Amino acid sequence: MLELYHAGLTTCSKKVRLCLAEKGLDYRSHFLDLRKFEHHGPEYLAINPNGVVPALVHDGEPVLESMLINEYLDTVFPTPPLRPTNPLELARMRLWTKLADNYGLAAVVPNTWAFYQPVIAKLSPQEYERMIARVPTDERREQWKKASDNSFTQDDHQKAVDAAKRIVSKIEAGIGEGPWLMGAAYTLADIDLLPYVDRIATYFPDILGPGSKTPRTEAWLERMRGRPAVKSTYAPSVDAPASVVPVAATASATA
Ligand SMILES: N[C@@H](CCC(=O)N[C@@H](CS)C(=O)NCC(=O)O)C(=O)O
Repeated sequence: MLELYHAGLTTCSKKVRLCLAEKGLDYRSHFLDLRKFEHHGPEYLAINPNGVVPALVHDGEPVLESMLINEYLDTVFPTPPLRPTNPLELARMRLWTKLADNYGLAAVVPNTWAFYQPVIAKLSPQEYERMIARVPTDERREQWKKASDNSFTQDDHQKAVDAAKRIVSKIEAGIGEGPWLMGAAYTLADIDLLPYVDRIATYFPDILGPGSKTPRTEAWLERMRGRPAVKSTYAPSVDAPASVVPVAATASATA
């Protein structure tokens, strides 16, 4: 049995939910509400000690990290195939998924996490201390602290802009004739990059939007948004309530 612990419309959750949808795989959904810090509870930490979503559990065995979960799914459930079999092509595809893994979150975190500030503001000082103490890694503890007063620095915002530009410029230069990132074959490259590119278009219209001189990336994004599996995975649903709403960009790409 497949079980997915996820937070619905968060970028990393959508990455895996889309892979499952494209393969037509059924799974037991465990929605974790990040606004209630459910992913920091002991039950979930026993599955993913890093306290981040998503986590796949297959026949009782946890599989972590969205990029690796998608590769695992494609290995264990090979139909339809979402990776090339040719080793060189596979290495090239993994360069795209690595781009998503290395730079995707950096591009969107400062703007997305601003959303948590009003949620954290409602906590009493004791509840806040308890929440912070339960965050299992130093890196995420710092992030939750920054989210608490939206103290992401100019440097954090600049890193987000740089990461967004890197992702979009790589796609613009690398997609060729398309229609997908690996050419005729729709692969994990498309699935893994979509959540971040989709948000980059919202947060940084001057990097990806009308006037940004990125027609290939925009056309790819529209093709992706038109896929039935994307429409079902990216829309709010019972499985994925609209708990994380992208907010307006707080730093211009040209700042
Ligand atoms: N490298 C991890 C990153 C997972 C991750 O950061 N997930 C975010 C949602 S996109 C999360 O759990 N955020 C809540 C938190 O950090 O407390 C992956 O790709 O699975």
